[in-house]
Amino acid sequence: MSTAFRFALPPTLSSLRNYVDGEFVTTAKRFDNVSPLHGKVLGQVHEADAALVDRAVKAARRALDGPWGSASVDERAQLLYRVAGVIERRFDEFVAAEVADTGRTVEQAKKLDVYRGIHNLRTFADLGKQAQGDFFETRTAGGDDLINYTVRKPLGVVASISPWNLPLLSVTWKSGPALICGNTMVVKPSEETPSSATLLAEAFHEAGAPPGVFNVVHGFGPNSAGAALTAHPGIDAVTFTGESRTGATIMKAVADGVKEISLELGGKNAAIVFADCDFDAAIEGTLRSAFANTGQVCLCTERVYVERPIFERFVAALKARTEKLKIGWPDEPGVDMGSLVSREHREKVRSYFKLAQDEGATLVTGGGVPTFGDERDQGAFIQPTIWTGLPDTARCMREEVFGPVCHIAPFDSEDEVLRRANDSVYGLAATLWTTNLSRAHRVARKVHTGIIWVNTWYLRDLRTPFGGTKLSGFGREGGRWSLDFYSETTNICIRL
Ligand code: NAD
Ligand code: 6OD
Repeated sequence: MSTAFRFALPPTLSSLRNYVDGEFVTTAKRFDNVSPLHGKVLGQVHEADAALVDRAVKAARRALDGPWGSASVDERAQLLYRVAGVIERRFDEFVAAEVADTGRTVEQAKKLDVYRGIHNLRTFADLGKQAQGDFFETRTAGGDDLINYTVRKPLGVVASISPWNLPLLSVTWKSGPALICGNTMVVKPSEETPSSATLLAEAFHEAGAPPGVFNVVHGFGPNSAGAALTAHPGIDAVTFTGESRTGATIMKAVADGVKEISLELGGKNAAIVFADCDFDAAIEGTLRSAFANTGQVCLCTERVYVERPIFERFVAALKARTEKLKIGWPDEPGVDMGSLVSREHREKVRSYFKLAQDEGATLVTGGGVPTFGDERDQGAFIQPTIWTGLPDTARCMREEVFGPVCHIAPFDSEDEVLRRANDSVYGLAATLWTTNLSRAHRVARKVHTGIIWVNTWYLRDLRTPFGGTKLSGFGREGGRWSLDFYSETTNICIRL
């Protein structure tokens, strides 16, 4: 394999194997891992078939009956700390994997993706050690004295299916709490971004995870590892992050078995900018919320509502800041945006550029692909794009684009903007920009989303609940909500 191109992966990652029952497993069927930076093939991925998925689920089941099943929460935490330590030691490899697979900037891979990979494991190890049960003293009508207390037990074998947009963050966000609760896992990362999950398997191996506790199977969704995993009768729960339609398909796949399921799905998130906001902070915050990770964060803002007195000024200022964003190689000094995840995804985003035009949008800036005159022209780069002038009924206002795009619309009153912001099939996140404290509290309570930021965007405390309403999914993860999801609560009642 030639490595004579920028952001090639090290030879060890040019052949990505499955990790099943403590062993790295090759398969006959393989697919290419293509870099979105220049379209070069980074390596081959060994696709797991239904038989290998079956081996992984059975290994995970056996591990529950082995030493892992009787390990103390402290011992489980020690494993997670050791894995976090391996990631820290191999930090640059993880950064290289995330950058090569996704085309994001090195800065982001360091400060968000790999940092959060480590932080997710350590935080959930700590939270798991502090998890408490409930205790009730009871005297019944008949005079019996009882004590009731709850214990947490693992769910069993957890299937984790994750997307490409924040690969290591997503897998560790699920693995940290699932493992500290005593479950075992079969993880299927996105086919678009298989490298960091393979490295994570290496980290678990190096950290001495008992065979079968953490398994990774590679492949696609339908007719591949994803569908085989969700259809497997041996799994006890599914944690899924991805598109709403895929979430619905997976719900159906596990419905007959009445399996536990957590769904973190898409969004069409609104920002509401009141005239009393800190204007510069609102511009910088909206720039970040619309274009971070090239618009590929489920929490990104695609609808911006701005109170009419500052509308024109806001559009002009956001346009000026957007046009200063630097698109380029992930390691270029001052680079703000890398590529999208793939050419295929770029075609989807570009189809919305065309649709916006057909729906009568005014293009404020962007709307095309940059050219570089080098191999990046075979990559998946795209311009950050702003529109105005669309009605709320336009498809571009209702469908998730998942690229660096936003539409800015004026509004005249609080009631009006609430009605318009809430008029969405999605309900993941919203952002409010105002210096009026009462308004911030009042409006935040009336927005129908699972997450609301006021005067900031995507600042995280992992103890807080995370998830959405409507087509954005159900169930909450984060903090004790993750511990609740990944454990079975049993009540024990004792007559004294
Ligand atoms: P996707 O739904 O296409 O794929 C997600 C994962 O599901 C992949 O691993 C894929 O192989 C697998 N999959 C697909 N079909 C399957 C099937 N039938 N059975 C089993 N597995 C299947 O999503 P994506 O394109 O990878 O990610 C982008 C989407 O994810 C966006 O909609 C984004 O908003 C959403 N997302 C949501 C959150 C959140 O926390 N709410 C976080 C990140 C991404
Ligand atoms: O920050 C997180 O914990 C999290 N789960 C982020 C998901 C982002 C979606 O793209």
